[in-house]
Amino acid sequence: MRVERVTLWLIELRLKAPFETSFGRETDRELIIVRLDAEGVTGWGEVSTMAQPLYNYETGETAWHVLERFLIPAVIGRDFADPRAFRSAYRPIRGHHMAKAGLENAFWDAYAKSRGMSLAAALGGKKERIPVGVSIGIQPSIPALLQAVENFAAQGYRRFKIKIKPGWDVEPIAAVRKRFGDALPVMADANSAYTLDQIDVLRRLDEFGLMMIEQPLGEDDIVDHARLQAQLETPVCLDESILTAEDARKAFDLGSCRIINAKVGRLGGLCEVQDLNALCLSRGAPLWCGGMLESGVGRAINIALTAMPGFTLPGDTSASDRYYHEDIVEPSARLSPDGTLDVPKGPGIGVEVVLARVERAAKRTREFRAGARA
Ligand code: OSB
Ligand code: MG
Repeated sequence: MRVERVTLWLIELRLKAPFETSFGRETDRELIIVRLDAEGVTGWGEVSTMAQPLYNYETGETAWHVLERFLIPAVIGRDFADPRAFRSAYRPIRGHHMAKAGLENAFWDAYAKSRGMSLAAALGGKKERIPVGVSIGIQPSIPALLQAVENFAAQGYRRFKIKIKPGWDVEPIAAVRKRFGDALPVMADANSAYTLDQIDVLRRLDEFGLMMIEQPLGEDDIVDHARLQAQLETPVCLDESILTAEDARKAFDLGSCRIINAKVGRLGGLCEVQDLNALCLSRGAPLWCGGMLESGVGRAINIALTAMPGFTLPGDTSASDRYYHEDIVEPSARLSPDGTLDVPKGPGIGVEVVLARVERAAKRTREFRAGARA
């Protein structure tokens, strides 16, 4: 498939409610939407960077720069047989996984559409619906947290991830357990807010029978996490520390974690997610799809990738109405009362991007066309 045109939009979507983690508070979600046109088909991708480099080092501005200066020039006007050939065109470029993922995933969507397949099927996914959970940001008070859990439970969500940080950890988790009992599937996510010096607090969480604790230590660490996991009953799940399928293999070999949170942006694209899926299947390790407060484009991609067989636990891919008043795609992802989302069967991502809404949300746009050679 020959890449004829790539279009970028830097957009900003107002969140229904601010989302707070140990690293900061997000009110508006800044993202880059990628459109790739190739031989009569249009593919869509999303760059899941945040406006500030607090989750990882990338931002919307760094991703825009790397896309326009290095990644798009490496693929524009060129012909690629499949997504692995596509990504090899910019393989020498280090890092910037979220920028790469936005572009590679747009190619994947176009590739699946050109073959008349759903993106899920093109990835090797077979599920028709996926169970999902919800990630609950740091709340102003314990009663507010209990109310949030209750509301999401009433909607059908299957798993509750409570964001924690020093000073907001044992108490909120204990309160959730006390109010909703031991059977509720609960986990915690620290977003790298602790060090091994605070192992006593992390060990106190063991008594609550959490499904897992996500990324308690450094965002670049797998050594201290191995020390921690050896002294913790609760399974450690790694998010920030895992940038490739190879990173996951090393983390499993070291005993740094028992579970992986897969984010397609952090991993640099769907090819790498396929490799991670295969690794976790071969190791019998649980895997689930994380989220970056995606728009409907990124959400559709997350739903498709979760259809792969290695994705064995509910992910953070909540329904669109958990984040936004109006999404940029139709139909937007809706939660069934049993806590599942349907995997679209139509070609590619299986949703239509509403261009007028993308344009309305755009702060900047740029189009790249293949040269006169065409
Ligand atoms: O650590 O998983 C995380 C959101 C932004 C940045 C990092 C994380 C998150 C979430 C929300 O937990 C996941 C979602 O609902 O999309
Ligand atoms: Mg996380």
